[in-house]
Amino acid sequence: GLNFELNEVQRDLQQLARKVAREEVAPNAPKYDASMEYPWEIIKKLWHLGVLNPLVPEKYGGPELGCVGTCIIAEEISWGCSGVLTAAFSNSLASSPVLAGGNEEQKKRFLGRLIEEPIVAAYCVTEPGAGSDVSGLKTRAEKKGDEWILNGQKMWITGVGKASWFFVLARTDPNPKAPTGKAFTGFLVNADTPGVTVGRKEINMGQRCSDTRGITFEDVRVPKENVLGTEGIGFKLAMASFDKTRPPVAAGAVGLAQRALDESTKYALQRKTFGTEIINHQAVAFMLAEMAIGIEVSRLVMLRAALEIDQGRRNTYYASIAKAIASETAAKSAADAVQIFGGNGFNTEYPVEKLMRDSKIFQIYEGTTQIQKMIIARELVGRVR
Ligand code: CO8
Ligand code: FAD
Repeated sequence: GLNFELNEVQRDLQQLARKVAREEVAPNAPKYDASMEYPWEIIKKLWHLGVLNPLVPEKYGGPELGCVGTCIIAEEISWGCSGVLTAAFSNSLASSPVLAGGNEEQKKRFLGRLIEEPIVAAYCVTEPGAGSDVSGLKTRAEKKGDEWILNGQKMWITGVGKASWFFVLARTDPNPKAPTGKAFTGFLVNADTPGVTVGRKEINMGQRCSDTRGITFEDVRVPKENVLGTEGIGFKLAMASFDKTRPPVAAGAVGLAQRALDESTKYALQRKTFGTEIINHQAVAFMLAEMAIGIEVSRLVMLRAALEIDQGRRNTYYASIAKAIASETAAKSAADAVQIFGGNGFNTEYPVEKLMRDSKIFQIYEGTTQIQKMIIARELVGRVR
């Protein structure tokens, strides 16, 4: 039946992640934001605590925390700094297609490595000319004997400058009429393969410690053993991965929104205008109430989306609803937090301007809000037909 309580293991996990977020992530967030330095120390700490690779099954040495466990960790870390969360999350993004379609040997080799040492992996799908429309990507792979030759360019790839291996989606059927579900193949590429060139670190509006770069593949030779699953199923693996990663991205947005609410409630209880604390002005109190409404609703649907997939049911519909509502809530809550702080909100001495800059990307990456609505609408149509 219905039960809105976390179990004991989940509560312990939440406490562990909350402790790191409050004691190590949040205090260092302004430093990382200003320097744009990659948060290696925190990434390593999360690895040592066994929570950097929450999706990796016990069979491959991982903690097997599932999508719900991943969401619990993501919300807490993001409360501390969503830039740190994004940096830490590239491993889960890269692991997801391996979990969805890798054979035993690939899972052992690539997921096992993430558990053996504190390394990073990256998910390379987006290109300069194709983000929302994944089927428009131009990176090509051609089979030559026992190898595949990869050529193309990817853009906006989280962690790719730090990663030891990547998931790369490429077109393998040159026929433009080939069905999308059969025209692409996923490859597991080691970062030190000749022909791989990583671009400069992009300077982004927010989440500035996370490493985002372009990458080019020039006649990169990939052994056939590194074809993920089988030839032609890459697009589906890339999509199936989003079912597992959009709920945690939604959790990150919830964490940021919760931070905005916590900071602005505290401030509204202290700051006085017209002889009273500003929380006593209904216009301010209602902004806080709206944040709370958005957060509670987003958290519930995010956990629903995660639970569905953990229980083996297709969750595409809930994952997109969670991603859409949580990211809109994060952006609105952070903007309202700045409003509640007044002039102070606009200043870097206070925490909320960073929240506002950091929040915007939640509406863009992992599929924009418009794309989530498109997926939700398609799911609705599919149910009716
Ligand atoms: N699971 C399995 N198969 C699927 C799924 C799924 N969820 N969705 C679609 N498919 C299958 C379809 O069934 C179809 O197969 P078939 O023809 O055999 O039925 C095939 O895939 C093609 O599907 P569509 O016809 O629906 O394909 P479209 O070309 O219409 O495109 C989308 C669909 C939904 C628009 C897709 O292109 C999309 O999701 N776009 C958004 C891209 C995106 O989200 N990119 C994110 C990149 S990663 C990122 O941003 C990481 C940021 C860091 C985050 C860190 C946060 C903490
Ligand atoms: P476009 O697809 O060009 O969209 C432009 C605008 O048009 C958007 O508002 C969009 O919603 C709208 N639009 C497009 N198509 C439609 C439609 N059919 N209906 C309605 N509106 C539409 N990608 C990876 O593969 N791996 C990563 O690790 C990764 N990390 C990222 C980190 C950062 C910081 C950033 C900025 C991006 C990252 N991305 C990553 C890429 C990200 O997923 C894409 O930027 C995103 O999916 C949008 O694609 P686009 O930028 O090409 O925008």
